[in-house]
Amino acid sequence: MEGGESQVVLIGTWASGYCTRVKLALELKGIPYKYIEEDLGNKSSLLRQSNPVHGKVPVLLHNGRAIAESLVILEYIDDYWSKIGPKLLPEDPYQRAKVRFWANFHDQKLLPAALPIILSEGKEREKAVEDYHELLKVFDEGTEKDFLARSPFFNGNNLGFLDIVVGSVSCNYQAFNEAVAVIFEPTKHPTFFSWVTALKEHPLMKKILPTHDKMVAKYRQKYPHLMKL
Ligand SMILES: N[C@@H](CCC(=O)N[C@@H](CS)C(=O)NCC(=O)O)C(=O)O
Repeated sequence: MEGGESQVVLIGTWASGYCTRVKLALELKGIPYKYIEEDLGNKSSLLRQSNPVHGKVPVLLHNGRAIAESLVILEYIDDYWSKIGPKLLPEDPYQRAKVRFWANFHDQKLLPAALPIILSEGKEREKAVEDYHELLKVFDEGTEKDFLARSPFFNGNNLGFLDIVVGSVSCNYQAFNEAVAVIFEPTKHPTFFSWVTALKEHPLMKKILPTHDKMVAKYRQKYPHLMKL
């Protein structure tokens, strides 16, 4: 029953932007939940049973039933607790489709484009950075066309679906710049970065996002070759 007694458990890892999304959505709606930190190097049987297809976090357990994949989880939270807290997706079906389109573009195109930057060096990395900038430009221009201005967020004054999906990752851009490579240059994408700056100032982002120093240390631990560069 909506808003009734619910047991909500999130299985996640603290440095994962995918998991941060779910925390942000639950907190924004004011849904109490229990958090279980997963060790991905030694996956728990709870994770393996809850997400047998991918074996990945985040997983949301709602009254014992598992939901996997961060975008699916966000939609579930918005649907199940539709009368509680702000809506994550807009009401208008066309606008909802647009939000889903750009969230998918972000996860399927933009995010994977960061991997070749991490894994390459020299000329190859320069090319990977160039490709990333092109995709960021497509995202920035496309979303601006579809949603007009961000004022200051995609969802107006409240955080919405796209703010959460993209912000959970982009707000760490300075840590990425410091630990991996300077790919995020506010002067090249002023609209995008004035939005990111507004997001970083949002009290919920300040509360939930991992700190800059923790993220830098995590990148360096995860990709030890970066220390030599
Ligand atoms: N498409 C998934 C991606 C989740 C994902 O990649 N999670 C990573 C942590 S950031 C994971 O669990 N990796 C463990 C593995 O690949 O075995 C989502 O949106 O939830």
